[in-house]
Amino acid sequence: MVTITGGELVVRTLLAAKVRHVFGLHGAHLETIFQSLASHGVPIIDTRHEVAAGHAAEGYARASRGLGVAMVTAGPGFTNVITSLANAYLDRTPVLYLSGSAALRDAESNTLQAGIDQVAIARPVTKWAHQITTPLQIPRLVAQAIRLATSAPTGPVLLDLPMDVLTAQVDEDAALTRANVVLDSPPAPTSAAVDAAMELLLNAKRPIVMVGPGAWQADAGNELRRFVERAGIPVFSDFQAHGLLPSSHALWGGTYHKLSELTASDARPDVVLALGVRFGLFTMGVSDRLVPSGAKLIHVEADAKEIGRLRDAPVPIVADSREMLKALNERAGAQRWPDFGAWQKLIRDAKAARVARHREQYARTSSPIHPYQAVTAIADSLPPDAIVIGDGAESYHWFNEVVRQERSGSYITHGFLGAVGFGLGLSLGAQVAHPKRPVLCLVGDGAIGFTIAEFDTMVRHKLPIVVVVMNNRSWAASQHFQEIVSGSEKVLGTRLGEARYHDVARAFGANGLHVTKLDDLRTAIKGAFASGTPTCINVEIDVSPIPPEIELLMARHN
Ligand SMILES: Cc1ncc(C[n+]2csc(CCOP(=O)(O)OP(=O)(O)O)c2C)c(N)n1
Repeated sequence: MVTITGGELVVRTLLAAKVRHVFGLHGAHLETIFQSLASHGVPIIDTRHEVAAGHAAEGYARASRGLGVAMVTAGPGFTNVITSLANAYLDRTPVLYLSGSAALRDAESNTLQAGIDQVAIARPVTKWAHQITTPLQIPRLVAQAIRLATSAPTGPVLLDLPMDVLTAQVDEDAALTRANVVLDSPPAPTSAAVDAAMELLLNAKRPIVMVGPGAWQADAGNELRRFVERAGIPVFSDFQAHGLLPSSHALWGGTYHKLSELTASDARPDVVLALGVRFGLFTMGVSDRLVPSGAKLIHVEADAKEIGRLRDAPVPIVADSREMLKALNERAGAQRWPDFGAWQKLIRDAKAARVARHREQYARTSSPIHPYQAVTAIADSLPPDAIVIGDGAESYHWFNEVVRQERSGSYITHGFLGAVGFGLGLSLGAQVAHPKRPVLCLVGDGAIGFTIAEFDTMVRHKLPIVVVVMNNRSWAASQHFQEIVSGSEKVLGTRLGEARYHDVARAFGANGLHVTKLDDLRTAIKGAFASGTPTCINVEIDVSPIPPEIELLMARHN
């Protein structure tokens, strides 16, 4: 009889699901998994903090539209990754978290890294959390966890693996490998639902398509383009779905926030086809600044819970966005569509006016660099096909004004948790998923402090990520909030010092550059990408300007 360990069974099921990389940080509890991954040639990207391993698995999932896997050891390894669990949960990112835990035989014995109920802690921030207690059940339960994580609505799952379950020796022949670990059966709309949607769209005067995370997860780009080109309907998106229609496309209206610029009563959308949209933070809640309350909504979402959450939808459709678009495309060609030319022009003019306004408003070139000038220089210096990770708070809001994406999944940034400090972790995962694509991480000087030691991970694993620190010597979004709400004389706990982040990166073996002039920033970014070495560019920027998206949000609170 040939025997294998529980850890080997975990790894064989991961291989059946085509898992190619695992992110993690070692602990004795995980040793069998480490050894089995190595014997099967699966690289382990070992990080300096468990939260970075979790975020890296999220970044991998987001950049590859696939499953990310993170493993953390018992006790503090598990508690350290909770922010990533919560982030993945709110953003529906399919990640399998494997946590080690104390041996079952040591229950209630005050043993090492034990005494907390990891499954109970994980349950509210996962789709499913479960402790495996029988080694022979590992293939069945790992497969179940992966199917749940990767099926709509996707999301994180946690499997807790006691040490004696992982080290147990089982008969290889008795352990069945599971087939079809990942399912591919997205929900399609009914014919009646598609008819109802067509009816509203064909009778609209100023229709728009809004695309959100569900449309991105469904990989709906090609079908979206076919449909809107046929119908002539402009498209707006959140950041995740940005790029499903290329930024250079004439029907691309902008991010959701730009709908706030269409203020005249005869210039507001009257019918909204919302594909995979999750109403809330990114649509300004129930405010009608972005989506007019009178607009008729066709809401297509694979998760029924999202439909009608903040907006009643006269046409509610529980379906995958790509399946919906396929069905619309089957009907769209035969229809006579109204001429939406004037409506398209109105949106194009608003976009051109905004760019001209920003160029004038943010033109100052003196030192320290204006943040709008810095992000413009960054956007202009990006190699084609780059992936940008947006961390910090105001930093990423500034970048939102200039971001261009010809291909979706190229700008990965905050979701509903709004956790600053996730950028370096996400970047590790994105770079592992796409070793040939340039990855730039834009990060605030506050945010970088959370996981700055990940420069070490980049160096050891040869991940040539370019990190640009928007150094305004402040937790700027917090400082500005204090200034507005409490008064500028009451600013406390939100200022930072003159830290030399580039020197910290150098100490780990990365390149480090300090930039105080705009032209040097462009040169630094180009040089950093050409070097093929992880690089930290610490750029001094002005703390005082507030990005337009934040001004919009503040105006809502005043
Ligand atoms: C983990 C976490 N802690 C605290 C906050 C509250 N918070 C929101 S914005 C912000 C300031 C971020 O500062 P920085 O990273 O320097 O970015 P900037 O606003 O300067 O671009 C803070 C602390 C948060 N969102 N997440």
